[in-house]
Amino acid sequence: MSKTIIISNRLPLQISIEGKNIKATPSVGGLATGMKSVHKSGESIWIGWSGLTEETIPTDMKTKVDEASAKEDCINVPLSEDDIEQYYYGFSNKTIWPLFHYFTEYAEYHNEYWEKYKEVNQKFADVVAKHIQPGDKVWVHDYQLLLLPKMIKDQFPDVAIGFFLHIPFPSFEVFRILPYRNELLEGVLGADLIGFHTYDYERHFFSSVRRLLGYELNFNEIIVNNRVIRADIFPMGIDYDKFYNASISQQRKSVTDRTQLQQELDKHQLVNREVKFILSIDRLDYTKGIQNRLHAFEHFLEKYPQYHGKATLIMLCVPSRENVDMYQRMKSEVDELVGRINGNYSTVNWTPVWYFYRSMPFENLIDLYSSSDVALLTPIRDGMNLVAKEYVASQIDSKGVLILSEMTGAAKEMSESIIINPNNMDEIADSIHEALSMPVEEQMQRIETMQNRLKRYNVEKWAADFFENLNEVQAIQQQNSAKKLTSKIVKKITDKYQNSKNRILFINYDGTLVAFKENPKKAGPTDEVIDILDKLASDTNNRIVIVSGRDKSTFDKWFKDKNYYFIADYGASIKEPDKDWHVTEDVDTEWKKLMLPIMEFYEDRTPGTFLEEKNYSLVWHYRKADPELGAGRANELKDQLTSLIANHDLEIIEANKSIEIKSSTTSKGKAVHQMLLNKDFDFILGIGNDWTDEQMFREMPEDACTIKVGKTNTAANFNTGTFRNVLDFLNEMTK
Ligand code: GDG
Repeated sequence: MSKTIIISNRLPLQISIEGKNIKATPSVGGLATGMKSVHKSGESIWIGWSGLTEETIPTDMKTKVDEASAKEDCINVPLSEDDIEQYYYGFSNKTIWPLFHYFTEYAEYHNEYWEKYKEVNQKFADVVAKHIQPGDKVWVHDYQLLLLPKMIKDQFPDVAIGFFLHIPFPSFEVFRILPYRNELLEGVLGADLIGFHTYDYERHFFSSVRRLLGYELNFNEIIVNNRVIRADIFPMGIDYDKFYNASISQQRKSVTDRTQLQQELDKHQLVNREVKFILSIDRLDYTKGIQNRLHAFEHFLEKYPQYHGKATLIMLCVPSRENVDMYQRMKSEVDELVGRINGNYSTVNWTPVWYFYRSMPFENLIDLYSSSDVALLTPIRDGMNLVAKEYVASQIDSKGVLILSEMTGAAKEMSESIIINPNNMDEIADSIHEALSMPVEEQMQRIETMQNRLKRYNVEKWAADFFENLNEVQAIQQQNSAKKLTSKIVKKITDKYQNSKNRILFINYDGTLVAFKENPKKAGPTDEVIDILDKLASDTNNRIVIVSGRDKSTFDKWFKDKNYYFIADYGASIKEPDKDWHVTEDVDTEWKKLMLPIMEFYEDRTPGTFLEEKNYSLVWHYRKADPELGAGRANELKDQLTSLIANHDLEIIEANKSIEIKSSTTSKGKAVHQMLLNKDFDFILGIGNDWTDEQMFREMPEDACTIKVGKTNTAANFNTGTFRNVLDFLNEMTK
């Protein structure tokens, strides 16, 4: 039976060795909860690190650790101290984490980290390889495993792979700083579906893919080596009911049954009825804006002295990555700031900041959420921020106000909160005042609207939505592969070729026999192409026809004295071996006078683009332009030309990074039709890559063998990947 394989850096388990016994307790974090519906016994396995390095597990306990993990359907990837130091604390948390959160000055680049990152990703891939079976689906999580999707895909091309990034994907200008950027992008592109929290992260990712790897996008899909890859947004939700129900049962508890923390909170409010609690919860991380929050709270106390004694900031900071210097430094800074504020403002009855530097059990988290009047979350960057969602879910009486940084992914969905810029102290101080004085009806209206949304798109829905999309992408891929030029089909075509005597082979040039070049003038035939064509043309049973939109003079230059046939200028010019070119129709070119200045205008105002004037057409090339600017201008130019061609027999061809305008009276299709007319060929082959080649495919009889290079919809019988596959195919056929 096929299964799901979830992969993350850490297993959703807390493992501890107690004497000769192993204790494995399932953890309750957001991801673990979200995956609950997916990680069902017998139907899925979870692969990750146990949290214990190999050095800390006594040799005779190793199998016990594995067994304890297996009970929870978890499989441990054994990692050493050195692995964790360099792959986890090093490359993941000192290189990727700061850079992806725009803390470029904190990012460190060390080759040893990078080498270890690759090595450990490979260790994960090796464990996956031991457990994967045909039909399985794989879901890889987060920035520690960016290379893993490709490592799996290379070994198991038919397995559907999803990847989700929990942190922001930075803008291209930041991502490009990374020395290993291309490998990381290629690594992620091993997945079939790539998920982000927000549209901004998705578009930044696409922009990097486009600029660094040059891949073309089609809405939210990229085609790489004939494989459709989709990226989309899946804003992670929370287990809404868990927080809501826990708050209800907490409220129903008798006073004595309440936790000690809750009793203290209650007591404080009883003594000082006017006091309001402002809450923040986060890992102690520089991305979370903890210092900013303290500065802003201090500013609030300065600006609104009426709140002295009446507003308390409860700050829960969970220790995190304590081995990393930056985190240690930050801890001292926070300690100092808290000390300063409390030193300056405390009274006998009031301490402005209650600071907890530790982790708390879930029930205390609920105490804090449900007792607080305001949540103040000020990250400088945060992929999503689940605390914001958990706070809202816990307000069972719908009272409470969320102040949320616009730099969090959550802010995109929670527009009913008070959105602040975490660097604007005055704005934050004012927003605290606004929150503390907000009428109850307004609080309820805002909270309820957000609650309804969170209830609907909860974490279970999030995971289900992701899988639904992964299935869809897989279905598209399977549909496409129905037409794939497999070795079995190549064999069939070869047999037919060898058993026929009167053959004609129509082969498009650019993108079919050679790769596209930045400068089209430099895309002349390689020696390999000439060898193959010569070999084909030397067989007297063959007619080789090169079909192209290029002009005849180019082919005269490149294929002088060759005994091939040519269809050039999109069918306007034809040449037979040892004969002169002839024009198929009298083509009007007067229109060029009108169109030329328009296209020149686009050339002038779009750096890196240039105009090519052919005999019967004009082409504007934008391959070397900034990809986004080029694509935008191409759309503009296309629109403008379309509005002008109404009264002319003209058509616009949108090809690989170019916009071309030509007469519509001639076409490759018409020329092919002409060549096939009244001839008795027993083998007809057509190969091409763009939509002008589709005209050629459509003119061919049903029993012709037609091959499209690339993945888009086609009238051809088969698809193949790139010009490389075409050359291999032609070689194979003539062996
Ligand atoms: C990364 C991204 C993205 C916190 N303190 C305690 C505790 N928590 C729980 C919270 C919440 C989780 O930890 C923190 O989640 P966040 O989303 O706020 O932040 P990160 O840890 O940085 O997570 C982030 C997330 O991945 C998901 O994609 O939102 O942007 O950085 O669930 O409740 N839980 C307990 N005790 C604590 O003291 N029990």
